[in-house]
Amino acid sequence: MTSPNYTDLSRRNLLHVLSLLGLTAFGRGTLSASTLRTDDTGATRRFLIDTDTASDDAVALVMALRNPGVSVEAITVVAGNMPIEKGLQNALYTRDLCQSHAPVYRGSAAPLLRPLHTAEYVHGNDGFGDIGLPLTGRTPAPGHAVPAIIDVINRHAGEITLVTLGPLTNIALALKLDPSIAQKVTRCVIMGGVGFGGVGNVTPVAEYNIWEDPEAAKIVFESGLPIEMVGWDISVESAVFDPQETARLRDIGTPLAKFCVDIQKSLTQFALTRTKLAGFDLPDPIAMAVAIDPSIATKTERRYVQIDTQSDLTLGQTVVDQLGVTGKPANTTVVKEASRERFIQLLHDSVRA
Ligand SMILES: [Ca+2]
Repeated sequence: MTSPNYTDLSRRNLLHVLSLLGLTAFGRGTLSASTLRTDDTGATRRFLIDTDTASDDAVALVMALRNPGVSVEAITVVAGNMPIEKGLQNALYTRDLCQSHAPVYRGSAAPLLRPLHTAEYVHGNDGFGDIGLPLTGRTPAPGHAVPAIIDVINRHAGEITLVTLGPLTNIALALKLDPSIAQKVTRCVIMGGVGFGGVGNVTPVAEYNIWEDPEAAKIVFESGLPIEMVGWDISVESAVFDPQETARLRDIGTPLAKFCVDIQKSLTQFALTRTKLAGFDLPDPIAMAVAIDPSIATKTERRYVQIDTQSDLTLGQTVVDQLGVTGKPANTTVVKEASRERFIQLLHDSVRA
């Protein structure tokens, strides 16, 4: 596979990308109280979730939206596993299913510099396993996701847990427009990359979310955000649902329990035939579990992590400096082990009500 040298393009194209977004129409503080409603449930923590809503993202959204201790301030959608419109509709469907009023914003329709590679072959044509759900016709909140991200973080400076479940395009653009947000986020939990000793799922060394927009990932990892990285290795290790575990979840019997299982229909086939797992795995939900309950990450290490944006061979790799050979200060808390039992318990609790 060959690709053009995107490095030379990056700086001059970024301004062009920003102008294409029409961002001058959306200033900070333009979101009205009515578009930023939250459920007044006494939730103690504020989440901002960025998602390319496919079938595992939906389960992660359910976990956050149904958690009584979490207030989801906004859901921002980015193109990735799904084209932007499908991801947007899937997020809106899931939000409504959870009877939440969290605003859902349409975000970037493509990576910063590269073409979009969607993953209908993994999650089904509609992203939810093609089981016949009515996934069209819902209306997102007005305005673009990128200024919404900036607005929410500034509005709740020092209070936001940012959870990213897709390529990092929206977050990178927000950081370029307002770099100060990096210091105002309490935690930034990223599902992406590969931590210690794992394998990639789109190349031998790269995980999809980082590989899909490596320039954006590089911006995010170099931004100063307090990053906690939950790599695909953690999903393979602790979030695989074999037929028995799948039945335990579905047998809870609620509409949400059935939804969380049934939409994995395409992913299950992909997992069995391509990734050679015992069943479907849920990378976004285990990242969300760590966001909701940090102690689910049972072993973590602070490391300097770089993103490869230049090599055809290792493009999008999260290069973890395990021995400190670069001499650079750690920028990432890399999750090394997670509790499968407590993740599954948290998931069960979220669909039980
Ligand atoms: Ca995702």
